[in-house]
Amino acid sequence: MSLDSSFLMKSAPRVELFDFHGVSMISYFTDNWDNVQNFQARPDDILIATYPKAGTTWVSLILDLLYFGKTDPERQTSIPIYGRVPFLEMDFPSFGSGKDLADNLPTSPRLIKTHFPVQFVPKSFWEQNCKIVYVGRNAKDNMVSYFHFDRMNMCQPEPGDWNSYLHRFMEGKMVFGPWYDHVNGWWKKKQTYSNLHYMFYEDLAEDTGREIDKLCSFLGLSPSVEEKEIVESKVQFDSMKKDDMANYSTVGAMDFKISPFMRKGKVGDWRNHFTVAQNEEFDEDYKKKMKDPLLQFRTDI
Ligand code: PPS
Repeated sequence: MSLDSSFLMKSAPRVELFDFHGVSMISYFTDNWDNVQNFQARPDDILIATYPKAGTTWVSLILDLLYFGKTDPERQTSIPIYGRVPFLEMDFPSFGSGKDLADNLPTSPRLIKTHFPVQFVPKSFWEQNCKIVYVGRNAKDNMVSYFHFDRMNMCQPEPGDWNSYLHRFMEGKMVFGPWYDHVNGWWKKKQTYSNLHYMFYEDLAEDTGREIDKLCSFLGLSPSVEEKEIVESKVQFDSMKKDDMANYSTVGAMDFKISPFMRKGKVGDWRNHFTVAQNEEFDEDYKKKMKDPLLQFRTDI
């Protein structure tokens, strides 16, 4: 695993958003575009796809434990989650690219993370009929989490104040574009691509065991009761918050004094951020953008 630790001690500068094929992006996720697009997926690769802050790390750890928790326990205590599940499009100075990390993964299957909207996914994943796990999170909590992440991650664009952030989110001027297009685009893909498991952060929070069962059924895994219990306990919010290999405390660009990566892990924290007027404006706009009655997000459980 060739993660250059020098990056971990310093931060890359905050950069500006720009339009990239119709999606707001930053250079750290587009600089390696050609190589990423030419990534050669293998049939047993598993792609974990999410809008940022929707539960990527949670599901990454669940999958990593299901596949390798028993056979390679040392992995859990020695390799940070971003080394075990590389972020495909990432290309940070002196950190190396996610594409190279993915190419060099020694595991089988390879677990790979992406925040790409569906139209940006390298074509070999479709050609190889790879299994894909998509995680969606309700827009309000997703935005709150993203706001705090942008405050503390010095590689992300400046978030500005909460009210301006909320309006930028509604306009889709976020890294990886509009939340609305992301969740809808992947949802539509599910109608024609059967190897896609679409799951929700709120369901995972409500009943982690049930959602792990569904994942296992999709992936064709049958862990013993004991193995499943171990996975469930290791992926509790409090366990992950304490787990230095899962909580991103090794990444110097993130200032946990501003906000920790494992921040609250709750459904409904948006109530502590939205004013009544902001909530009404947001709901009005949401109705116009989210027309598919089959795609429903829960803002409370
Ligand atoms: S990233 O940077 O896009 O990969 O972030 P991501 O992992 O998708 O999302 C981070 C949010 O997920 C919460 N999280 C959890 N919630 C509940 N239980 C567990 N085990 C868990 N692990 C991560 C994390 O706290 C972030 O949400 P917020 O609302 O900010 O707390």
